[in-house]
Amino acid sequence: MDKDQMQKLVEAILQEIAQENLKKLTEQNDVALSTNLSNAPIEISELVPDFKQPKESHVSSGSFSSLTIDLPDPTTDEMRKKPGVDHPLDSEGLPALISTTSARIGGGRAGTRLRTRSLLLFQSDLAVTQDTLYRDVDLKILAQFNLFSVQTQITEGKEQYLLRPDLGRRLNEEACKTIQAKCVKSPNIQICIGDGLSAYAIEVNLPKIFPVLEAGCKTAGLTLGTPFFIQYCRVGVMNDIGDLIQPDVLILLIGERPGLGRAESMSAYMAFRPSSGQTDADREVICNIFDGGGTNPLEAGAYAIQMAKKMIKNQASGVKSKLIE
Ligand code: B12
Repeated sequence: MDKDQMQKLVEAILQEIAQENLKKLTEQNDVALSTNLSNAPIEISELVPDFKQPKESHVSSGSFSSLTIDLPDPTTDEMRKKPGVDHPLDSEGLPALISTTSARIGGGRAGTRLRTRSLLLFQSDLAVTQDTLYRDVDLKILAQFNLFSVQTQITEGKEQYLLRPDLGRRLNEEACKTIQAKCVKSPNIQICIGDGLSAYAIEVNLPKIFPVLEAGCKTAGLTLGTPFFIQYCRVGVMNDIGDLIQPDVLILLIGERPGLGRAESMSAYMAFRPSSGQTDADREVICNIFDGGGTNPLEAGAYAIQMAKKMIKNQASGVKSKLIE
């Protein structure tokens, strides 16, 4: 390649880079190009870093409001179950198969990729999961059940809560004092509510399960302690609560780790005379508490009281209780 050819090649490459950069900058500045990029010669000197196009847009804000999105909402039951495979071998069998599972099957593909519908559904479901994980429980629900609120040793919000489960298992000093001051000691049943990994789970299930637990205690002749709420709560905090209140049975209602698009699942972790040093082997759990597919919260409440009566009868919970049976 001679010098001239080399010069031309370099110029062509520079021109291409310049056009690409201008395209990017123009997009960033929210303007539409008024010239045809592929033909218009561009001075490289125009592409200075503080390049600014006049803030004129071919799309006025008015025309955004008239935009129509032609994809149906992918999160409806109907759309979730709609096959995305073109020309399936068994056009009746495929929808039947899809309807048997919540697994993401039969979505089809566009080339080698997911269909836009599948991608949007995935993103939307993931948003549900993240929202419930990072959001705080609505204070209104705590007021509705007269719950005072204490905190574990987490001091730096949800990020720390997720990274330091050990701190979520210990009450902070202030919490210990508040509990000492406000709670009835040595009741048969102590109910506590913890945000855990899903705020929404508490918000939807507490109003249903709490009255059943209260009524159940009354009917069974069991004394009920002073209920309260624990922010940034892990299951292991049951030991600290046990040391302070010394209930026969502690019921901790806590938000479960959310699944993709499933935020409503709550658990009731229970222990007989919880105290420092106890582990999950000393505890029981009623899990997947939610309406419409899980353990119905009304039933779960009744079952928790039954389980509490059994713990008191056996004077044990967890593995020890199983060995007695
Ligand atoms: C995460 C998880 C685990 C993790 C816990 C580690 C951790 N630090 O998070 C691991 C993988 C270790 C685990 C192990 C087990 N798990 Co598990 N686990 C779960 C899961 C997916 C989420 C729990 C959750 O969100 N907890 C709430 C958060 C806030 O609690 P946490 O303080 O962060 O974590 C504590 C609890 O998760 C607890 N825990 C977890 N599993 C179990 C099981 C029992 C019986 C108890 C008492 C406590 C317990 O251990 C953690 C540390 O204290 C649930 C599914 C669900 N739908 O709930 C199953 C689930 C609770 N696990 C279950 C089981 C059976 C077990 C094992 C007994 C399995 C086994 N055969 O070894 C062991 C027991 C472990 C133990 N801790 O003693 C069952 C319980 C069924 C039941 N009603 O008895 C569930 C419901 C899954 C299922 N559908 O089968 N588990």
